Amino acid sequence: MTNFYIENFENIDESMYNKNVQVTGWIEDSRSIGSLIFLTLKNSTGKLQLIIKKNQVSEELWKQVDNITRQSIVKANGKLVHNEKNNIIELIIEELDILNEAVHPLPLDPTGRVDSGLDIILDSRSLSLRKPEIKSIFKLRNDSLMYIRDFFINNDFLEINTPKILSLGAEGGATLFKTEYFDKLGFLAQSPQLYKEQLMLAFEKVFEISHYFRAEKSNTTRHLNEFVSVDFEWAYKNNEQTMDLCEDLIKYTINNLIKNSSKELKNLDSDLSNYLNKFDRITYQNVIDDLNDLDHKKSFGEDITEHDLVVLSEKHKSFYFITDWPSEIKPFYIAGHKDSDLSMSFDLQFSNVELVSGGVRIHKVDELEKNMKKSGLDIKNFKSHLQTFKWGMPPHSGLGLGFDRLIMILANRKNIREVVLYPRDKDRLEP
Ligand code: AMO
Repeated sequence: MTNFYIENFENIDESMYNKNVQVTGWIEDSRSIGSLIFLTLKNSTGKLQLIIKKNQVSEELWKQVDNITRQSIVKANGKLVHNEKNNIIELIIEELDILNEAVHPLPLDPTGRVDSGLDIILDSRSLSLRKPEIKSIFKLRNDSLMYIRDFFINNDFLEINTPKILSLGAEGGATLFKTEYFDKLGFLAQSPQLYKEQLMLAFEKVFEISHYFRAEKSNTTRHLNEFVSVDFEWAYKNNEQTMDLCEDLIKYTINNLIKNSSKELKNLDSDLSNYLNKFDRITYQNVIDDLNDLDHKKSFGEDITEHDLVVLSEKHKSFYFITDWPSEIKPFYIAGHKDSDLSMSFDLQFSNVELVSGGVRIHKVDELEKNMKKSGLDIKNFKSHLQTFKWGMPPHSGLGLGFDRLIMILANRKNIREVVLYPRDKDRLEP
């Protein structure tokens, strides 16, 4: 008869005491004291102490356990007991199989006794996830994704999946990855921009959470060549409403994390309670004035660089929107204010990190064509996109939120690579 198998160590309760059970996991630690060996067994749900008593097992089993390497995978059978003196639960081993031995030296120490640099962590990513702090990042990522999806579903948005191999890009030619598509040239999607807009024709509210690709050579702590973006698009809404929804989405996620993911936040030393105030909304013109006041010369019409944002972060340490950017420095699909060079657009910043871009879109085909030509695009290439704007396209707006950047903030990490399982940058295509 096989023993009762305990999958989740958190579910161990009194009803299992003094029963014969089976557990699996990896050996985190081993200590021998005379005729006893104490093993710390871990799995993704927690840990359990195993004890082997020399006088109760065969010599062969004792030797095997005595020589076991840390991080090896085992299956153990034995009696679960409650050690009342120390108030801990232990398993007294009767049988133990080493299912797979970990070969030492290991590239990093998952117990955290020895720290490793980010490159070593990323080179041995799967092993690094046995470290509780690193595991917490990905649990927080999982939870955030769940709350974001929940938020959109509660607000009647439809989840969409648009193609990631395209015949053209929407966010500027310089950052497109080319790919062979049979006898044609294809590109990896930089964003779902054109498709989410086309879908406004029939669905008033859509969202998509997916991977996008940008051939940016910049090697910074917040850029990757493959990243995850949370996009939404909705019809008949203005900039203020779109910013309100963005703010609600982030606060919904934060509130749920505070309520339900406190263990992870504590492991990551992340205090999110300060981020629940109303997000400031300042205009691009305010930013130019602020920068000049801070003795950082900047003229109207220039893009706001990362360095500018660092200077500005003296004043803005949390989330804040920058609105009404000059149309000239925004993509062709962003609508302008009437008779003005300013656009109905916004970015959401967190201190010096750009987190979101969004705005009201042009929904009239002639204006869109005019703007494309102005941006140097050949409208012939956008025929299938442009025709949808002649079929009764409603006014619409939306945004794209860099999900990895959001997690970097929520998990209190400094480098985007820390919060992505297998990051892709200019120098990293492996593992
Ligand atoms: P944008 O190009 O500003 O806008 O991208 C939206 C958000 O995506 C994130 N992001 C990145 N994250 C990591 N690495 C990168 N290389 C990277 N590039 C962008 C940022 C950024 O704010 N179509 C528009 C959005 C819209 O208007 O709906 C767009 O893609 O957090």
